[in-house]
Amino acid sequence: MATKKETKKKQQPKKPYFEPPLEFSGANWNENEDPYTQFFYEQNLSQFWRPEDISLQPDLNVWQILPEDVKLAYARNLLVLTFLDTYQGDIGMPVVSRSLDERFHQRKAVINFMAAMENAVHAKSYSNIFMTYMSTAEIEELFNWGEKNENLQNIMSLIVGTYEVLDRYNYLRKYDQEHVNFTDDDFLEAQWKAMTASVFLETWLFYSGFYYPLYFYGQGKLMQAGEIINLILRDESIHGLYIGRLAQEIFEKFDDQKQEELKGWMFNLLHKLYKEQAELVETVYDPVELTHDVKVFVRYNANKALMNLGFDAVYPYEDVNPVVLNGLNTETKTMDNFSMKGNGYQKMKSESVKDQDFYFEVPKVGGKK
Ligand code: MN3
Ligand code: MN3
Repeated sequence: MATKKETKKKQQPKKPYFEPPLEFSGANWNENEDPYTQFFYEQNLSQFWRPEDISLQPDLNVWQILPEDVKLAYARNLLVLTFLDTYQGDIGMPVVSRSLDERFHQRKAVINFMAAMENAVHAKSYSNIFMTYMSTAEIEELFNWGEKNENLQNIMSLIVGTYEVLDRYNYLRKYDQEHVNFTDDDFLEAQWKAMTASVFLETWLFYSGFYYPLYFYGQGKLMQAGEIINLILRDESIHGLYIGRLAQEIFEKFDDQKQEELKGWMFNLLHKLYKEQAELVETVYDPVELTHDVKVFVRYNANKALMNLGFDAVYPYEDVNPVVLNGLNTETKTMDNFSMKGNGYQKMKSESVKDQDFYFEVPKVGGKK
């Protein structure tokens, strides 16, 4: 027996290949990481749904009699949303999650859950709409249009660019810090910029794209697609709130001078995105004569995004089309009704978020004015 043990010892390598790090920690859900993350956890999970929950067949009667230019505008608008959701799921949310300190296991879990919704549920739902309404050749042509549309590509590049910068920092900070010179503030700056772009995407760009589906929904047309949009906008509303909350926490850490500089950067991004978006809106909506109305809604949502980030609105108040505005009211949604659902539907125990759900016992943080 003794000899056997000795042989075993000799076979082991003298040194391990790497020193096992001792700083691993588990997610302890027994303790709150902060006063709001577990609320967002509950809300996100209670809202969970699948693209196949909603049958799109009943929409076909309406779709088939719509004029071609209306169909094209509708499809192109959903394609823009597809591109945004694809990258928000593929890189946006994962990179923001990775950038959080190791100890924030709950925050990471919430963001990872959101990440899973973006592409696997939201983008997939848009594809389901395309597959129901359109032929394979039409869908292919639609995606080609998006890949070649300069404004859409520029929007993607403005947003995803900030994610890529943070992605690089995430890697360098963890694996290569001694070879590259950057400070904690540089890292925080990249993190805040990515979160700001993320909130612009969630609360501004997504919402602006909900205009047309809500415009139909409010008139009792394409109701099943409208139901999908209702589920997606309910998700995006809490995504924007949550990432906005985290962004405000970071912004607070910078001194006044830095805050001014970052605000300058943010408004520059806002104006660049607005220019691209305005041109894209013209391309999509000029043929159906809704450009003016959609641009009002674009500015309305830009203001909302700024508010989620802790800043004041910049665009003056304008009347938004009441049909669309009513569609935004999450409390009037039919989520708890059986009427619009397909066969596989099971009643969800989910309530929409209300403003008062977001009054946490935390002092409101910087970035005002
Ligand atoms: Mn989404
Ligand atoms: Mn989202």
